[in-house]
Amino acid sequence: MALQAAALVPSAFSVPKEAKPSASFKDSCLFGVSLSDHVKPEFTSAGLRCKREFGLRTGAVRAQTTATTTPSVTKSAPEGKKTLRKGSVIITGASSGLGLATAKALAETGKWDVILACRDFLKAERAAKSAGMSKENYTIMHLDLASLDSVRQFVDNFRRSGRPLDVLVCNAAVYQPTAKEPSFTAEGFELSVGTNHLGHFLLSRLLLEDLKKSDYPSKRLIIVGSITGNTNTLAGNVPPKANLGDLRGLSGGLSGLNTSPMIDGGSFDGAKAYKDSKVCNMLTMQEFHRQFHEETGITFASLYPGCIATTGLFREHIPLFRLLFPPFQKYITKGFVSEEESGKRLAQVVSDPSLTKSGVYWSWNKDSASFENQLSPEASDADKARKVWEISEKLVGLA
Ligand code: NDP
Ligand code: PMR
Repeated sequence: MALQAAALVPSAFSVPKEAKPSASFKDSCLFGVSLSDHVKPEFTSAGLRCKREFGLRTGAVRAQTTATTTPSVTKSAPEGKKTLRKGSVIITGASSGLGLATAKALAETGKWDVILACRDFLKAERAAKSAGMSKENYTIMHLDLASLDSVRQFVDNFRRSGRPLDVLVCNAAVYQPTAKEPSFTAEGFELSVGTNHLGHFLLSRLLLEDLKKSDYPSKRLIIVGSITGNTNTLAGNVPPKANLGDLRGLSGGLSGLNTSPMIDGGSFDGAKAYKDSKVCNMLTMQEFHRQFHEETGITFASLYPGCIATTGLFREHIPLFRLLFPPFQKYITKGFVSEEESGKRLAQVVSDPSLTKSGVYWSWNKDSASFENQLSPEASDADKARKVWEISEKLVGLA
């Protein structure tokens, strides 16, 4: 159905990356969704409210339209602060796609010790080699985010290695758009939310202690978000839309036994579960910012790196989708970004001295200049962020 819809989109239709739709597109319908009802320009009351709230939280007014031309990732520490050692960065899911491209971009600078936190050690080793990464710039450590035991084990192993932790990048994800039935993590959570959100939630909560100890000039915790979790965008209005509802499924443990495997308590939908997990990722980043930025000085950030339509994320999609999705994104939505370019973008969020602002959701415009983007009302709902945090704490055994 999605493919049929894709084929129906007129080729003249062009929307800049995560931008507002053009006036001519605004009033059209997609999958029966009236976009003008959902995709609001920035000056709507919802947009303003959201912006005002965030401005108050961060103590600054966001300039969504002001893009900073992005400096190169090879720049080192902020002026006046000389880095005497390499930075130490953990990237989850660095065996392919965005994670691998980011690891490569950082390793190439020679200024980072990159820890590839991966579930498949051999795949990661082969990927790092074929990306041309030099041995002295990376280490592979085993991490399966679909097992909380593995997450705890990873943290132990990392600490035993004696390395400092300067930046943590929560990048790994699974996407099951064609699954008819849910699958589950080792602890029995629906797999997409269990891996993408709960696994990373435990990992980042535990490693916060390590980040706090870092003496690096800029310490950062980055959680990869997405446009498709943001219903203030066109892409976020492609059904099924993200919606965490009243969190009844999450509270119930997402086990699918006597409770729903979906956060909102609905019936299983793999594509929605992924988008919901991305909303959780973006909410978690903001809750971290609210609770810990002032006290620790750590920069908490999320981002939408662009549509990297060629990655392994779509491995479970039907072959025809995988064939048509890249040209659709390249020539029709114009949201396409190569793996290499997306890796440079995420590497900037890791290392660029000008991207130290905390609580920000970064995006890039057509010229690959970064800008602070606006999250949807749900993805910036402070109350929901706190509730997701509290329920997640219980589910992963931290409360
Ligand atoms: P890939 O599938 O290429 O990369 C995902 C990575 O996550 C792989 O390395 C995979 O490991 C790893 N992973 C999956 N499950 C686990 C697990 N249980 N434990 C540890 N690692 C795991 O996809 P992308 O590079 O596209 O995705 C990276 C991030 O970018 C995700 O957070 C995604 O949501 C986000 N994103 C992607 C977009 C896109 O257009 N592709 C757009 C917006 C955001 P393995 O190699 O072993 O399978
Ligand atoms: Mg989407 C501005 C338009 C835009 C952008 C930037 C994306 C990104 N997509 C856009 C538009 C559309 N998409 C339209 C108009 C359609 C209907 C034809 C459409 C469809 C579509 C499908 C079926 N798009 C998809 C899918 C997926 O299965 C992908 C997905 O939702 O994964 C969760 C996806 C994506 N579109 C994107 C991006 C970035 C994705 C995938 C990855 C992600 O969000 O993590």
